[in-house]
Amino acid sequence: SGVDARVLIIGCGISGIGAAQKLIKQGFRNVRIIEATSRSGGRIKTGSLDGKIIEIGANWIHGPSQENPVFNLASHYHLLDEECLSEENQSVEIDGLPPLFSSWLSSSGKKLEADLMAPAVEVFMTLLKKSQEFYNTSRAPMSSVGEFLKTEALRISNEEWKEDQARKVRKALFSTLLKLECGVSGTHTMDDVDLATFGMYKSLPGLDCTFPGGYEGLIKHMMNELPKDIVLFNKPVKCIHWNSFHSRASSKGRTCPVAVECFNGETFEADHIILTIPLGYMKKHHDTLLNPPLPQHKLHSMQKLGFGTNNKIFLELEKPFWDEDCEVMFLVWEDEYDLQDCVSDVKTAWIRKMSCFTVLKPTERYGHMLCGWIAGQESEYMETLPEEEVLHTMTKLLHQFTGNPTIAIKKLVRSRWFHDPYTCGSYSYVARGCSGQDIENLAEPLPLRGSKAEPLQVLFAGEATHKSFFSTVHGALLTGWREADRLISHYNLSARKITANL
Ligand code: 6YU
Repeated sequence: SGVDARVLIIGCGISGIGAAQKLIKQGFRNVRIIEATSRSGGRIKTGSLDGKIIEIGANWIHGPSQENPVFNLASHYHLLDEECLSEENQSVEIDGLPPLFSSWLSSSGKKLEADLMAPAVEVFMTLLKKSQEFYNTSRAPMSSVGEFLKTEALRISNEEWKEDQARKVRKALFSTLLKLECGVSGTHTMDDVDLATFGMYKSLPGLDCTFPGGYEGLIKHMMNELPKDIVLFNKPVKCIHWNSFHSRASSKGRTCPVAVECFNGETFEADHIILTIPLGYMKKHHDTLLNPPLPQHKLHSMQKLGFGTNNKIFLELEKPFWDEDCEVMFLVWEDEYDLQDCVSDVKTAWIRKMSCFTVLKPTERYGHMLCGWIAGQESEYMETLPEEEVLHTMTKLLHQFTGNPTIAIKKLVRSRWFHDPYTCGSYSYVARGCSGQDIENLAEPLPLRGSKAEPLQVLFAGEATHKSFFSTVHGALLTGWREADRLISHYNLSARKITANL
């Protein structure tokens, strides 16, 4: 019966934990999680800098309001502050960038006037919104979001800002905003993001908020509700043998359709696998991860969907060079009026991909701490550099953009998601030429419908398998619950059939 079915969940990120939670609540007795590393949480990872909490991975609850399961869980565990819980915060609907106190620093060391920059920001936001409106229509005029944004920006700049002194620098700011968007989408360039599908991603109401005690607190609370020894840590999975009907002495004569082989040589048998491994890892290891391999259409969708890098570089400073109310500082390279979101020579100019610094608030908690955001191949290259070199380049950048050569960085910590062997990047996006069908293909269980083999041997969860909330924590959690529900209803269904036959 269902409660005795052996379920192995691969990956102890929020989707795996969510799946386990639901199955155990429904009475499943044989649930285990196999995790490659020594910790739970995956891309939810809280670290520290000089004793202060920093988020190496996920940062915000995107759209903290009643429809968001992460918001509901976090409020249930009392992990959020009052402002985040307020009705007012929950009802904010944001179009584009959140309303932050921003300033614009330029490569010539001058602050750019807010009034001068506002038209460029407005145009960018309007165009971004327009890019989302092509979803479910057949009107997308181009294949990528990048092409659309650049073509329209160029047209507007030629038509509306022609006589304007600020035209060049507004175009340069546009490049900065494109780079920022690369981070939001988790891509190298917006030219790789599909225009017709861009609007498939859904935003929930609520002004993004953080966990005052760290995102990992959520994981700790969820883990506390699971049986103590449910996770097998430090066991990277090498290969999932499905359709294999292993029959061994250890399985007491029962046959199991799936066997999970770990790199250390251990093998675990199961009736069902819920695979939550990041898309980045799957892309890199798909030829050895499944035996037999993925069916062609699933393989193609997996290869086509995008998975890119977004990293953070945290800087602690002796004293602030920004105004007290400043929440974000954009970096505008004045010579970048060609509307480009990637650099031509990564090795010498990777730093140009950094779009902005966010200021960590409140100051009483963080001191004077900034978080620099950098996406794409430039970010992947940055990960390979020694820390002193990154520190040196960041110091030079601050000197150049503030015109103040005395600024010193006390400490630096960076994330390195591309070189994390079990993530291989940051999160997924719908790449050019992809559609929602590719996400559905990725999420489709094995064996495929219609097969006479044992059903639901390998189920697929994880952020990249959610059609409207991919790339987020709430999306990931919902996919874990979805796959647990699939098993729950499978067994309910067969239970009903058995009763009917009697
Ligand atoms: C969010 C945010 N956020 C910043 C950065 C990153 C991400 N996200 P997991 O990877 O957690 O778990 C898998 C496990 O599998 C893991 O433990 C592995 O070790 C294990 N594993 C791998 N291989 C294995 C093997 N062989 N054997 C055994 N185990 C193995 N999300 O809601 N708010 O602020 C951010 C951000 C730097 C890296 C984020 C954010 C993404 C989430 O972190 C992520 O989706 C989930 O944690 C994934 O959980 P999981 O369980 O699926 O995998 C229009 C449009 C545009 C669309 N985008 C707009 C949204 C913007 C998204 N922005 C995110 C931004 C930030 C800053």
